[in-house]
Amino acid sequence: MDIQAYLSDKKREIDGWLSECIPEPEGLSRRLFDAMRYSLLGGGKRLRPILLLSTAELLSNGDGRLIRDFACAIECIHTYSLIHDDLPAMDDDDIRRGHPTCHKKFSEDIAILAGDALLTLAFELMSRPTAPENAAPQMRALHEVAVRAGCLGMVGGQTADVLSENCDSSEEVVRFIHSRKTAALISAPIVAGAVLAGASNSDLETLSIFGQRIGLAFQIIDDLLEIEGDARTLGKSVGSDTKNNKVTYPGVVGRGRARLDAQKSVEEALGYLAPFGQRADALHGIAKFFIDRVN
Ligand code: GRG
Repeated sequence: MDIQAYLSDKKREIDGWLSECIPEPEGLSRRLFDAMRYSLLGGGKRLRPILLLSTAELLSNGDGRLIRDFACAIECIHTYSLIHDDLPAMDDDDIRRGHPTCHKKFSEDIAILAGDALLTLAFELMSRPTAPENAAPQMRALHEVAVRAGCLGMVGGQTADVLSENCDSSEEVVRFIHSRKTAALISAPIVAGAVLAGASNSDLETLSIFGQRIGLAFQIIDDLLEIEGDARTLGKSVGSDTKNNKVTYPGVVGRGRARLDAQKSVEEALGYLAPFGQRADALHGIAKFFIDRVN
């Protein structure tokens, strides 16, 4: 499978959906809508919604409209996390996805509100009324996404990340942070896609572990790109982790071990796809892309 072609086809499809999912601007709050559109539509690889689509396709099932709404919702949650992560109170970054960060382009108050509104929009999309026979999987998928986005997942991981700044750290701490801050929101669309496609409990468990493993690898590679990458290719400032004295995987175990651990995590993940055979070719390709990526 040509994974680059697959990713760009899916990205194009998702970009089209995203451009339709923000409501029409309203009078005095127009600037909020501008900031939401600016951050949501201004680039991004769309990996999380693609993971949702690939998982649902693997199981060849699921209601198209629900899958589309959840795919957009996951990207809204991801984008809100980037807007808030870039704020002066967090990483204080100027560039994201190759453009000025939301608070630089608009203002800090509007950026906070745009993040809040994207998070809320995600829940609006995931809870849109559906046919009675789809209601149970919809509710389960919504719950799985909420748990992974919140205090037990991404927000909890970000909190640990912030509190660990300037501290000596261990592998246990960095794995705690990475598995929540990043891997939780990588496994969320996989689990949601599986639930919406009617996966069995055992397939769900297998795919959830697959998601956690590739999510850890994704963040280890992100840490490495922060040191070794090029700002123009990455579309964001490099060196922000060092500037903020962040706990990073290579910082704790060294660059060589970090890359090996990322590769090992992906190899383990691929093992969990074995029962699905060729139906999992897209997820297989995405997992490998996580290791090879340069942005
Ligand atoms: C809840 C107040 C509050 C803030 C949330 C959780 C959080 C702040 C921020 C986490 C953001 C972050 C930098 C997570 C690391 C994950 C990561 C590597 C994000 C970049 O993902 P890509 O490469 O980005 O998929 P694109 O731009 O391609 O979508």
